[in-house]
Amino acid sequence: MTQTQDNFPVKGMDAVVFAVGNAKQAAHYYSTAFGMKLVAYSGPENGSRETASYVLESGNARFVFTSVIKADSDRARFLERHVAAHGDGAIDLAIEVPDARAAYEYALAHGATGLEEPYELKDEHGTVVIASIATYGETRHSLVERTGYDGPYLPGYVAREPIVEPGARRFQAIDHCVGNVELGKMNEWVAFYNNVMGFTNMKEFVGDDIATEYSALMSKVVADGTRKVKFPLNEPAIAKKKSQIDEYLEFYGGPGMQHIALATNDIVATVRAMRAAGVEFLNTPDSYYDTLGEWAGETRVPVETLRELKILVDRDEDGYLLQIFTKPVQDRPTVFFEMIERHGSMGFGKGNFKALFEAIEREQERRGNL
Ligand code: TYF
Ligand code: FE
Repeated sequence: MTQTQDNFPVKGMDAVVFAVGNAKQAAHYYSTAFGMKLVAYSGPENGSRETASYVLESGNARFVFTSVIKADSDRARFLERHVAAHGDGAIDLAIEVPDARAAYEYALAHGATGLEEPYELKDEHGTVVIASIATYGETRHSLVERTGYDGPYLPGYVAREPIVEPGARRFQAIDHCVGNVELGKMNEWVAFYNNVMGFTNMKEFVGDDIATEYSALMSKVVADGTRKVKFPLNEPAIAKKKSQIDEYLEFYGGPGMQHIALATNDIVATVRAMRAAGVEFLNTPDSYYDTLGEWAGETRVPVETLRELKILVDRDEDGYLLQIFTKPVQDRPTVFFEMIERHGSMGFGKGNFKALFEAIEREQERRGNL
């Protein structure tokens, strides 16, 4: 038996970088509402005259929020234009790799568009090598090699004290990052990840049958060999109702990152804390919980607690998962979050698609977009 060699080894997600209108306030929201810890900063006080960036962490999950102070460079003008066109959104799903030069070379040889040739950033904490390739819309994947670097984020950033005293950690990792692409493009983007990164398709997908029945979207999931980096890809489907993916594409102004799922060990405590801090979650009708026990069986959380917090359950042959979705976290009906607690299941909540998509459609209707 021969072992297939991993041509594009990855260590995991490095960070999700957001371009936002007001990074200072975003850092505050993700500290107080998501319980993340501000760890690093770059701005005019330490040599970054045009942009301010705040780095927040929760376990292995890292988010970076960048906004423009004064745009005199191409980089700052890109960020300014990105926010104007898309609202707050993800510009970079950065992936940590053991060798950024090798990853970049492999990606370009297999059809990727290069955005940044490999370059080195250095300071007293060490060296980080970064290269970037394009993905859907104006989103990119930076390939980040940080072997030996021991600073707070990247050379040029300084350590920063948390905004609020961190309480109990609410999540510890990025479980998956979902992209919305245009009608008819999902399979092209699946092929992109297959070819460029050697990612393989996971078994869970939403095909024609489910799409026309109630979901109004098609979805496939690609992942690296270790299943640490998982990227579901959605495209709109022609169904009875206007697709939630069309709504996203219209208000985002094209393809982009739709949601990040955050892995928690205690979804009950996490959802309670986030609700108390004012985060809005999608509602689930009581009827969902009336029949839950019949098909989902026992979970570590009593049904009454799931009902109280509107947490969803799905079960497959490998185990079960608990999940819940926030409403969009900005005024545009675009980016949102999912909290997920896995117990064996490697799925994405297929059993909940009907209840979930109906909840999303109720929100679309309230916005006048259905
Ligand atoms: O990541 C997933 O596939 C699940 C289900 O607009 C999902 O979280 C898919 C599409 C969508 C919302 C949730
Ligand atoms: Fe998800």
